[in-house]
Amino acid sequence: FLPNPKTIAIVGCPFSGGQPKLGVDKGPIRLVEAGLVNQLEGLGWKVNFDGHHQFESIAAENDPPIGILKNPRLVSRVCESVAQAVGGHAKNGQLPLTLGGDHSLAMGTISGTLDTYPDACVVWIDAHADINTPDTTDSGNIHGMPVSFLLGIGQKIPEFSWVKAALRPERLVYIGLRDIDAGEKRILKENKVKAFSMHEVDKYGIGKVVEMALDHVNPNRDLPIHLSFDVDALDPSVAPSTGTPVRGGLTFREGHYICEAVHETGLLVALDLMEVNPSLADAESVRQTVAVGCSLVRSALGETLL
Ligand code: 6HN
Ligand code: MN
Ligand code: MN
Ligand code: MN
Repeated sequence: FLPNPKTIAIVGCPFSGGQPKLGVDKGPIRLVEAGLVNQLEGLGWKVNFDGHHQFESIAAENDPPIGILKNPRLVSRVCESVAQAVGGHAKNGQLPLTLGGDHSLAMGTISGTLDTYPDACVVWIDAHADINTPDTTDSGNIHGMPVSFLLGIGQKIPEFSWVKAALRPERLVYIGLRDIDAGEKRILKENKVKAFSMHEVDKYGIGKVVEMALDHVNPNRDLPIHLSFDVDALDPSVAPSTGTPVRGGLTFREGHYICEAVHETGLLVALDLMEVNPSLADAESVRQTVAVGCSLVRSALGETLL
């Protein structure tokens, strides 16, 4: 899908409004400071990065909760601008690499991808399903909800009317789940969304799980792929600096294998690396988490072991 020279557009999103912990807005800055641009150029990509997005100007003057949703107008406007950025880069034939920031941003990134590639499928790697609706959320944190907005399920909120219900449930697959709210379990079942939890990773091994996941969303291996990777899918021993860690996660290699296998399809058109929070845990844990984030991105963009 991508013309030569193969070009990445980095969309740096210093944004934390989809959840309450400060610091996740520093994730993209740390990832770029760690040398990500040079690393990707080393893999043969042309990399366009014109600085991190500035969301301050979008700050909503008055943003009271809607129901229990926190910062709803801010999240909506930020995601709308991210959708335009990602969609614009994709339409120019570039591969948007979005660095978060919290995972509410995926409401924007995936909207931008689907606007450009309506047939695209989404591979969502996470400890969480992020599929709560405004009715089912217990936390009110919108980073736990972007998928329901993209699917167009649940109560409609006028402030989010720009989000099209462009994602079909059969074009979505999860890997790594292990902390799903009761309402989310019901939503996954009702909408027949395919999900491979850590139980299936243990049972079948990561190689088989990725094959089954791709067989579900991309049976003929001909549809564009949007990979949305929440770093908390990895075990906290591998990626400690993140806001909602859950034990029992993917190993270092399992996380990288997913990225390598998606790269091997030749179908990747957009990539998100989300929820790196350099304010959480000690300096060595932060360094480790940032390094693993860069390394996952490199694997998805063509770094091989041999
Ligand atoms: N993430 N299910 C919880 C909630 O608040 O709705 C956790 C969501 C975590 C979201 O890590 O991107
Ligand atoms: Mn997430
Ligand atoms: Mn998560
Ligand atoms: Mn989080």
